Amino acid sequence: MTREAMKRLRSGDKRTIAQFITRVENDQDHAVMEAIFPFTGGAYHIGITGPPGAGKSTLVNALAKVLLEKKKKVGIIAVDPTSPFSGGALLGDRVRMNDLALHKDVYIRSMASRGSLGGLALKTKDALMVLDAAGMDYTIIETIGVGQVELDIAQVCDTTIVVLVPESGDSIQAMKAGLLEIADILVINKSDRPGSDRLLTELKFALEMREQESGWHYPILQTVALEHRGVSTLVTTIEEHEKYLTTSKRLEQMRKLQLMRRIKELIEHRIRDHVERLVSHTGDLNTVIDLVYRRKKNPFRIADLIARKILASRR
Ligand SMILES: Nc1nc2c(ncn2[C@@H]2O[C@H](COP(=O)(O)OP(=O)(O)O)[C@@H](O)[C@H]2O)c(=O)[nH]1
Ligand SMILES: [Mg+2]
Repeated sequence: MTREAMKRLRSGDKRTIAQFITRVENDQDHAVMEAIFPFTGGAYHIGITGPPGAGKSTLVNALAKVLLEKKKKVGIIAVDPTSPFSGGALLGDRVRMNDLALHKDVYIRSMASRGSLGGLALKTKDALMVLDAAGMDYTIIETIGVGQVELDIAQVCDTTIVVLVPESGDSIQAMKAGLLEIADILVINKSDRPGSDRLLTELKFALEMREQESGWHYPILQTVALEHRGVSTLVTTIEEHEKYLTTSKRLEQMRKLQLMRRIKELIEHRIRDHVERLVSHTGDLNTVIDLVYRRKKNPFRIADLIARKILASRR
């Protein structure tokens, strides 16, 4: 990748951002990641998660608008596990975020997970780093908070917001899905509907245990995203959380932990590739498998032998 491309990326050029994300999305391009890494670390990552239809996209839209008013640059990634480019949910997101997308200080990207079972979390994290290097002050990641992928993504978010709606059983569902554990801020959206106060009481009760364990008291906010109600309070609360993480050095600790995880992941990948290559090159396994099948040889001994051979051979 050229120095000109890097320059354009760092100036926040949208086409260049798109190209970079496509590259990391397609082949987990190490060269790209290596080149952008020195320019990352400046963005603050906000995760928004919750059940489908809770109003996450509507809330992201409203949130971004408040941040733009504060002259912040905002990158948005919507991870949609069901629809690629024609599906309803994504289309809905598109339409809703459309006017926003025209703003010069906003970049919006959808990551469709269909057809890319593995690696979605990693690709999303890499895309966040591209946005980070592109000079975004804030990134907002929308996910449907259910699976491991979403929980993985939540790990790299500095502030994770869980969005629920006042419908019966929602708080229980959220607890089952482990959502309350990852929430730094809880939002009861659609508070124009009945049941919001009841859910508030339930959630307060559910969070009581957690509150004693941490210096951060987990706020529960009521919003009506559709009318932008409660959204500026949400932004203030995010800023408070950011301040808490910074002054308590939690942010630094969290980020060091993530970097450590990433390095370990990379080492594992490299070693795995190396092993794959060696195992497929040595004819050992093919010749021996028949003997193992007939119980003449023991797979545990064989594995030990081959592993020792691989470790002894330096490339
Ligand atoms: N009544 C009400 N409807 C809302 C509110 N926020 C969003 N919606 C509607 O809920 C539906 C789902 O919203 P969306 O943002 O796509 O939800 P997502 O699936 O969580 O991203 C849309 O029809 C929105 O217009 C709200 O605060 N009150
Ligand atoms: Mg959505």
